[in-house]
Amino acid sequence: MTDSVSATPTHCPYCALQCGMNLVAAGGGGGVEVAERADFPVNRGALCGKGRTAADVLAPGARLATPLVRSGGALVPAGWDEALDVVAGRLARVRDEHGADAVGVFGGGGLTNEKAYALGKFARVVLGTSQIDYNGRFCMSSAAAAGTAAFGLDRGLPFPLADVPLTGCVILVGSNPAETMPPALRYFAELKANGGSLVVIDPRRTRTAELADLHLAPRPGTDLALALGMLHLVVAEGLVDEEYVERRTSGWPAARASAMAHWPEYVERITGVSVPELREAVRLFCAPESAMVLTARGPEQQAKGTDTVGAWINLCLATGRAGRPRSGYGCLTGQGNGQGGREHGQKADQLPGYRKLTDPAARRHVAEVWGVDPDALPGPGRSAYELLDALGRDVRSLLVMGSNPVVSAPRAAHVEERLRSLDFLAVCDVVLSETAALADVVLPVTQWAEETGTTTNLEGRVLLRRRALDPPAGVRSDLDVLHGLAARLGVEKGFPADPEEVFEELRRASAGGPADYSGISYRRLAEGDGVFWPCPGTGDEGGPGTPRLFLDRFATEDGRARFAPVAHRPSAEEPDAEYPLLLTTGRVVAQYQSGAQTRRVAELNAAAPGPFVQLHPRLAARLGAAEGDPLAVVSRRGRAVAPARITTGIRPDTVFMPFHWPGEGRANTLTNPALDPTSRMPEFKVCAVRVEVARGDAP
Ligand SMILES: Nc1nc2c(c(=O)[nH]1)N[C@H]1C(S)=C(S)[C@@H](COP(=O)(O)OP(=O)(O)OC[C@H]3O[C@@H](n4cnc5c(=O)[nH]c(N)nc54)[C@H](O)[C@@H]3O)O[C@H]1N2
Ligand SMILES: Nc1nc2c(c(=O)[nH]1)N[C@H]1C(S)=C(S)[C@@H](COP(=O)(O)OP(=O)(O)OC[C@H]3O[C@@H](n4cnc5c(=O)[nH]c(N)nc54)[C@H](O)[C@@H]3O)O[C@H]1N2
Ligand code: SF4
Ligand SMILES: [Mo]
Repeated sequence: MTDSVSATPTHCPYCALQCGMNLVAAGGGGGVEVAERADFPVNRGALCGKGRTAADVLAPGARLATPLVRSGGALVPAGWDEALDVVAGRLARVRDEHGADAVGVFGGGGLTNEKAYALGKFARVVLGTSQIDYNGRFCMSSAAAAGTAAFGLDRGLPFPLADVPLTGCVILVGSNPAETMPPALRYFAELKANGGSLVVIDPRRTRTAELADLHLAPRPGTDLALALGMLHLVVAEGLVDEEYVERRTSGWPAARASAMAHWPEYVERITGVSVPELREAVRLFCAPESAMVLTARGPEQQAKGTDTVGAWINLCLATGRAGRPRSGYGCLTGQGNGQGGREHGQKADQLPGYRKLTDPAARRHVAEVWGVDPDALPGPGRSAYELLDALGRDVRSLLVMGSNPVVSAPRAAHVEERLRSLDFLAVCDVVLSETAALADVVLPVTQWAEETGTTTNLEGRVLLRRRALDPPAGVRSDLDVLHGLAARLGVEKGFPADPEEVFEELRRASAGGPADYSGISYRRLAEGDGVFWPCPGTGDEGGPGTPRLFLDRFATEDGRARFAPVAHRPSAEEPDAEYPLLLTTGRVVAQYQSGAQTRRVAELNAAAPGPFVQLHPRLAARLGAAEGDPLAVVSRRGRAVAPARITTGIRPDTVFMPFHWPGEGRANTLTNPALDPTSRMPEFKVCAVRVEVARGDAP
């Protein structure tokens, strides 16, 4: 431990709940282990298995300890100066030969605010490239686009989680917190204990759905129609809050007309959800005085995710359930810094403070903070999948920081092939991920417990993660890496390795923007339970922060929320004779994302050792498959093999695979990279497949 205090209070390295935890000395060798921290209000001491075992990845055997440089085909240990010289030299050469936009940068929503900020600045100022995007594009970008369109501002939850138990009804759309945020389940349990009801919409009867008063199991990719069908019933049954619609919204006539065209019987045919079930959902949602709709990846990871979330927001607006106490629409963000990571400039079209790269005033403001000419800032670049797809063609070199696209990107075999075709690939990571294994240079970086930084949790609460122990000698922080690369590329100033210095600049860059952090300081964060943005101010004199948004007005120009004019449309790929089934994908509790970190933890591997194909007994019988039989799942992108897991808790027309593993059972070999036209988010949650027992394959 770096200080004499017996426990360092900090936050989990994994998901967006950012559970509070303590790090305490372990084993006498200078190591740490995770201990309960009861005083942090979001999780009150509760942790899932991933958080509890997070310190295992700090162990020498699990992680990278020295830079690696490819030589004679193999990655071999190298010194830091050599490795950074190679990266800077190769990026500069590609830039000189092919132009700045031939150099790409791929970031991650797990990076702290400081790193996300520094990475975006590095791309625009040092490399001069427009080609930067990040894995958050795969995560919640459709909800962000819909939230911005409706409310003029995107913050995942516009209220603290503590409001959830106080509302009358929560509709959870395509969200499985029992596996993806277990400590958050208590908010739903308390909701029910208070007399509120829980509706879960998921094609699978998940452990979350088991807790629901009502579970609707639509066909994957049909949430848009489902929401429109509910809105139709709201209108038909006279449940519209006319006074609210008149006073606080715009665009109702068009939204109403579209809902009226979606008859419940028509919606039943599209979704497979019966009209009585639809009516019951409307009753539960409309009877109490307050209600919420919360979406996660189920409805968002669709090629119509933005319209789909828009349809759920429409339902909230028509019933007066947004911008009022205990009511509202929220998106449950996913990664540790899924919220902050989408605010500070690693997104292709964005500048810090959630500013738009195309807005001249935003460019002037940020350019001044950065000490550059606004005209020197590049314009918007490609979205994540489009960037990966362009590798080896227009984009000849790539710097990856905080993502493992070989496992997590859609149409992964193609993405892998594109990565291999690059002139040069550099990866900063804590472990030798599948993507790092393809790199020309791998830079080993410090982990959460070894560095200080801020994250912004799913509530919009900015938090301080504190350094609790010294990193091993061979690793450096991401900020240090950017500092070293910037210096080698001729930019000596503006890339400090000290996170607090970066945060101080981020405060100024975000000042006046939608996500305003200017009133937040490390000192303030060290004292309390975090600060909700927007929080304007200077020095340590910031305002109180904003736990609840939109209570007086929405963040649009006229203060009104905007209805989205949306209509049902089919998924990019519907089943046909050759590919008659639907594949959907998602998560299991014991593995995190591409598994790069959690697959290195013995306890987690024991709990979730590998991929599987979840399917209904009727489908299994038709295929002649028994529990554990190797199943080949085939889509237009490729073929994956994993053992059958048979359960009545899934629709018979749908199979489910978790995406945490590489190799033969990689779900993303199959997924469709069809993109939402607005958010550019890929359709991870639905594609057409056929399934057969793979008798010839080893299980
Ligand atoms: N254990 C664990 N926890 C995690 C993560 C992890 O990898 N592992 N990742 C974190 C991150 S980054 C994220 S984004 C969150 C994601 O958190 P969630 O969104 O809760 O996770 P998913 O399993 O991707 O999807 C949720 C549910 O959507 C359902 N679904 C599939 N298709 C559809 C559809 O068409 N419509 C509807 N309504 N539902 C559908 C799936 O059956 C699944 O149960 O989890 C975070 N927490
Ligand atoms: N089929 C399917 N695919 C999906 C999804 C799905 O539901 N279905 N979900 C999508 C979603 S929501 C997400 S968020 C993505 C996530 O997918 P990825 O972007 O692959 O996410 P991770 O596995 O968390 O990858 C993070 C990588 O960065 C490393 N890392 C962790 N912390 C740091 C750090 O501070 N610095 C650096 N330099 N490296 C770090 C980790 O070791 C790991 O290798 O997957 C998407 N892919
Ligand atoms: S729920 Fe999320 S933040 Fe909490 S311990 Fe688990 S992974 Fe960490
Ligand atoms: Mo995510």
